[in-house]
Amino acid sequence: MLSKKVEAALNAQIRVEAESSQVYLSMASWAEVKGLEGIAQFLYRHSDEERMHMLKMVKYVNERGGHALVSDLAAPATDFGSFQKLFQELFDHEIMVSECINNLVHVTLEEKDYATHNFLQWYVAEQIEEEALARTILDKINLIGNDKGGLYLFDRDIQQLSVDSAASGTGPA
Ligand code: OFO
Repeated sequence: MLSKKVEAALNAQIRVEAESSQVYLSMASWAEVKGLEGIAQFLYRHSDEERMHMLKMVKYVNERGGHALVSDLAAPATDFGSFQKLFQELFDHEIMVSECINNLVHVTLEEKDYATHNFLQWYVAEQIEEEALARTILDKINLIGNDKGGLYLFDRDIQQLSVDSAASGTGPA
């Protein structure tokens, strides 16, 4: 059984995961209308993954006798300026999510909820992979600079990149 404090903290994280999915969906749509097809596909997949993260947590909360809440969400931005700025924003967003996960893990220790602590280790590992992936992408973007041919190849190659490939197949259960 979840304590009220852990349940509330998990529900707050459910909202963060849902908002992440919305942010990446909005980024995907922006990239698609800009003709950045590979980047758009990458971001649509990323959005789906965030929804999976949310669902995994919804099911856990309900399984443990809590009530997972679906709340209203902040509207994401609709214009991301440039693909360089977009990926910087994605990286910053993942750093923010990692902090949220860390705080959540801290709450489970305070509450001596070792089952939830254990459950959250999957998210801890996932954030390491997502941060590493975002950092790799930023490095590639720095290499490209303003080279149009480089952007063409980047847009083509990013279709192959996903968190799952970086995390050697450890997707949500
Ligand atoms: Fe849910 O992993 Fe990114 O944010």
